[in-house]
Amino acid sequence: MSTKHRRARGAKESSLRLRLVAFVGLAILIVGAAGWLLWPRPAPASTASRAVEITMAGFRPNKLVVPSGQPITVRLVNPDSPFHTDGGGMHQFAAPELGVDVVVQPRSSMEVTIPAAAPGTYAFYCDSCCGGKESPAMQGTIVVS
Ligand SMILES: [Cu+2]
Repeated sequence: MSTKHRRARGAKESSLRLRLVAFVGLAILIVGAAGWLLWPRPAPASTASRAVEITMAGFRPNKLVVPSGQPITVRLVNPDSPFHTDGGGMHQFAAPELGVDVVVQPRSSMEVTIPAAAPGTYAFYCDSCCGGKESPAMQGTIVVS
């Protein structure tokens, strides 16, 4: 093989190596950016509110015990990303027996007042994501005692 051919082959291999490094670098950048965008973040806490806070990426807590005869305010926090592949990151809070049905946009929060109710156990759920209201993570109970 001539020196000319060796140099041409060397240049070709170095170009291929450079393209491989660029490809791997770009792939790492894209995966990192996707991970950053999809990572759930809690909404900033409000200091003015004394409402009971419920996180909606799987309801936490999923059981509220409240006294009968008085309304309670619940602060619903949706930490999910709008790029969530399931339901666009939106979550619902529905308690049909209590007349509550709201949707909270991704990475935001909302305060909802649950009206005074008679003693009993009332179900709430989200029907906009992850298997709908049958998902064990997206349902809960309000116990009025
Ligand atoms: Cu949901």
